[in-house]
Parts: sequence; structure tokens; C-alpha cells
Amino acid sequence: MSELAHPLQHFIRPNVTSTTNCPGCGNGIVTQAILRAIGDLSMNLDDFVFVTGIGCAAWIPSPFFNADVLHTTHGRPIAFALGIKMGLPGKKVMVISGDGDLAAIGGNHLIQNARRNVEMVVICLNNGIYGMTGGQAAPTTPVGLKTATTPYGTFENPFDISRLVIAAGASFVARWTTYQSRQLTATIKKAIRKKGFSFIEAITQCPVQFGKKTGSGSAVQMMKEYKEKSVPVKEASGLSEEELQGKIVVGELIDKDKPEMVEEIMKMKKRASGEAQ
Ligand SMILES: Cc1ncc(C[n+]2csc(CCOP(=O)(O)OP(=O)(O)O)c2C)c(N)n1
Ligand code: SF4
Ligand SMILES: [Mg+2]
Repeated sequence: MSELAHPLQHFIRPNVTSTTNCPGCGNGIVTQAILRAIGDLSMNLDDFVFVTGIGCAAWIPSPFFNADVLHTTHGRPIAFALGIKMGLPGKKVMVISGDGDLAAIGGNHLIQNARRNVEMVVICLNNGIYGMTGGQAAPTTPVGLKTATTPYGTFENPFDISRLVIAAGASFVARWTTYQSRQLTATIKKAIRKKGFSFIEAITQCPVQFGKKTGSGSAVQMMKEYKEKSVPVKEASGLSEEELQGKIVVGELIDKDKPEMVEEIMKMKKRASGEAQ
């Protein structure tokens, strides 16, 4: 009997035969969405440089993608991505990492590069916790949740990362959960084509750390909750803050055209060299 190959198998490094993800982890759904988007656009992995930090989510491009990947230090993938975009402006640069990596230790790189509107796609897998290191509170953890570092419950207000990135100046920001994997794929395609800083927040289940602490338990239960809590952005615009409590606003939250930093630098270099002659 011939073996059936997965349609995305050609994107995976041939020597990778197992996964670091726990059963039920949402990372697999987001991985598929990214690779399907690239395949649907008839692009190949050589068109990209992938950059990642440290955490469970950071294990997505490295080791899985058969591509150029920089697996960098905790919180620094966007800084590396900026360097790559400056040096290789023809490449698509995609950062894939977790909420802790991008919004806690890496928070300043996130907002500064959204402000600069540097062309890159940033996919933030937001599971509301530090998954890989044992379930510590992240800046996305809901108030009151008992975690490894907050045994009496968190008292810090969580970030709404997408709103933070919009306020910082990104040209494209969207949010979906793993329940809406088709919409997530379509949005990733749009983000890849976009000129400017494109940020996608993928709300994803970590049944092992987050699910255990909330009592949601299984991945299936967590995804059911995503389905029930999701409100499309259009509908949300007619609801009050109180009505939106506990809901997840999903969809493309902002899509603007504005000057992109690397292109502006190139134009400035041209002008400066013309003036010097
Ligand atoms: C400078 C530094 N501080 C702390 C750590 C430990 N550390 C590694 S991953 C991580 C949190 C990862 O959380 P997140 O980015 O949300 O990824 P997840 O595992 O949830 O996917 C931490 C605190 C580290 N590796 N380096
Ligand atoms: S700890 Fe959570 S985020 Fe990490 S692989 Fe397991 S389920 Fe996924
Ligand atoms: Mg996390």
C-alpha cells in the first residue's frame, strides 16, 4: 500500500519526524494556516525568511519549515527581522512567536516596529500564558487566574495586543482564534501581500498549561469556548465595553496604506546620493 503524503508535507524539513507540541495544542492549526496561505499564493519557502524567539510557538518555523529560519533569543525576533528586511528587502520576512515573547520581553520591539511600519508579517500565537516554561503569568493572562507565578490569582490588567499594535501604528492588524482556521489562512494571505507592518493575533489553545488552570480542560472544550465567545468586528462596533466583556473580537481590525520604513529609507538614500553629486 502506498503511503499518503500530507498536502503540506513538502514544506516540512525531511528529517523532522516528530513534534514538540503537546496533544491538542493549537500550534498545529496555526502552522497549517501559515503553510496553506503560502501554498495558496503559489509562493515557496525560498521567498521567505522566518524569524522566531523562544517558547512553544517559537518551535513552529524551526525545526519544521524547510526554509531559512532564524531561531533567535527570547523577545528579539522582531529586532532580527528588521535587520533582515533592511539587508534583504526583496524577501518576505515573517515572525512567528508567542504572546510572552512578543508582548512581554519583546514588547518594545513590537511597538517600535509597528510605529515605524516596517514591512514584515508578525504572527503572534496568543495562548494567554508562558506555555513552554511551565505556565507562568504573561501580560495576556486574564485577571484572577492562578498560575505558577500567581498562586493567589493575577492582579495585573492584561494587554489587548492587537489594540496595542494598532495604537502603535501598524498598517494591518487582525485577530482570529484557532476555531476560525479558514479565516486565519485568508488573513495570512492578505498580510503576506501587504506593504507595511502586518500583525495577526492567533488566539490558540494551550490545554496543558492554560486549560488546566482555567478548568476548561480539553482542546475541544477550549475551541468550543472560542466559538461561543467570538464576535465579528462589524458586530462588535455596535456593542458597548460591558457587552464585550469576556468576548473575543475577531476579524481584520485595521487595514491602512501608509509609508513603509525600508522603502522610505531607500528613497532617502537615492535623494541624498543625488544631492551629493
Ligand atoms: C532572557 C530570557 N528570559 C526568560 C527566558 C525563559 N523563557 C523561555 S520561553 C518563555 C515564555 C514563552 O512564552 P510565550 O512566548 O507566550 O510562548 P509559549 O510557550 O506560550 O508558546 C520564557 C519566560 C529565556 N529563555 N530568556
Ligand atoms: S505547553 Fe501548551 S503551548 Fe506548549 S506545546 Fe504544550 S499545549 Fe502547546
Ligand atoms: Mg504564550
